[in-house]
Amino acid sequence: MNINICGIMKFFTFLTSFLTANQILAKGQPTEWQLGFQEAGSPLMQQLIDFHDFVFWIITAITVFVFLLLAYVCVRFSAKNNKKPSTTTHNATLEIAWTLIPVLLLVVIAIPSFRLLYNQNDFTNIDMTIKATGYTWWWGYEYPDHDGITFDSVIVEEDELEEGQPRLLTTDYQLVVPVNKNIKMQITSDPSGVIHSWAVPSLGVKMDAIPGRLNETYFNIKEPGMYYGQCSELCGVGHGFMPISIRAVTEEEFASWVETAKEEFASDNNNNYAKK
Ligand SMILES: [Cu+2]
Repeated sequence: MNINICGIMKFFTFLTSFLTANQILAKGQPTEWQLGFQEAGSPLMQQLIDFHDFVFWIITAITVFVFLLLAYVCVRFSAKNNKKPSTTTHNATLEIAWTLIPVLLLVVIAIPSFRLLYNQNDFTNIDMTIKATGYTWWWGYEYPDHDGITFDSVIVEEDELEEGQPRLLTTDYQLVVPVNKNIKMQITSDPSGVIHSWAVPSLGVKMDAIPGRLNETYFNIKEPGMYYGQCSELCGVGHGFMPISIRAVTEEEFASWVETAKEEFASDNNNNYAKK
């Protein structure tokens, strides 16, 4: 059963990617007039896109079928074309069919859905941990596995943007991570603050940042580059101005970044936005 569903999913994924190929443009950030998802930056996002495309075709088939059926009934059984209406009230075969077919469809959707849900919460192979804290209104990051490097990440104003930096998505300090590592994000919010949400669409990650609670999610970035996200919980006046900029680098580059970051963000010289 699993093999069949995989085959069907692959076929529909191919069809959808063929039809929407021109919509998959920039990596890690949205594009103007974009339809569909951002290009997947992590295997988990690719699975989410594949699952979406699979369900999309089931929805399309059902919608077209119901529309055609209604159109047929409207014409075939209108008062003009059907002068003597049938008095039939039950049809056992038909009733079993219209109960069983939707049940089977739900089972076909449920199997890959549960598999994906499991993968999203599979923390068995974590390589490193980063803690993100939502403040009003910026994000603070901590690297507990790397001598507790701690810094804040604040939006760059529009008139201070440099060439190639996207508006409303660029921060002064970026979250630097190595590629091909399973990175666990612990996400919380300032105890005296409000609820935020740490979301990066191209990585398939969105997790609420709640005061007093530590939520977890993870991602694995496949290629070096910039990946952008935003706070995705209406948190107040600065909601649209607390972006997430992630710079994914090779393992060696990350190691050298850790060395400089240790000095730059040493605890006595802490870059803490709140203390500025
Ligand atoms: Cu927020």
